Amino acid sequence: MSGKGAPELAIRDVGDLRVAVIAAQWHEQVMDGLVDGALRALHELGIDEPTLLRVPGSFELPVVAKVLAGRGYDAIVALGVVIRGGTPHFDYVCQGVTQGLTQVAVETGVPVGFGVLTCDTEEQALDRAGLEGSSEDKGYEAVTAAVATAATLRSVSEPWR
Ligand code: DLZ
Repeated sequence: MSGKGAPELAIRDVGDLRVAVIAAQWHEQVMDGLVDGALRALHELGIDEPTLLRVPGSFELPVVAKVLAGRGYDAIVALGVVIRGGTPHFDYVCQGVTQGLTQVAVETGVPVGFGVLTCDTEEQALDRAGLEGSSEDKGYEAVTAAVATAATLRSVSEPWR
C-alpha cells in the first residue's frame, strides 16, 4: 500500500478555519469510513462545526466544491470512492473528478483535500477507508492536507492584510 512516505503534519491554531466536507454516496460502507475519518480529523483540529454536504456520485463533487469555494470557505474536502467496473464509466468519472477538483483549487485558491479513492476492487477501497482493520484512513488524511494548506496560505497572506 502506498501510504509509505506520508508526512507528519504539524498543524496549529486552525480552530477558526471554515471547512466544508463534500461526500458522494456510492459505496456506502466505504463512504461511511471516509466521512467518519474526516470528521474525526476535524474534531482533533478543533474544527467542530464543519459543513457536511452529500452529493449523488463523485462526478458531482467538483461543481459543489467550486460553489463553496466562492462562499468564503478556507478549505474544502472532497470524499468519494470509484470502483472499477465493467464499463468505461470508471475512467470518465475518475478523470472528471480529479481534473475538476484540481481546477477548483487552482482557479479559486481554496485548497481542496482529495479524498477520492479510485480502486480496482471494493476490498482495496475498504482497506483505505479508515474502518476497523483498514491500513489507511484517507478521509482523515484529506482533511489534514487541506487544513494544513489553508493554514500555510493564511500565514503568507496575513502580514499584508
Ligand atoms: C455512474 C457511476 C459509476 C459507474 N460508478 C461510480 C462509482 O464507483 N463511484 C461514484 O462515486 N459514482 C459512480 N457513478 C456515478 C457518477 O459519479 C455520477 O453520479 C453519475 O454519472 C451522474 O452524473
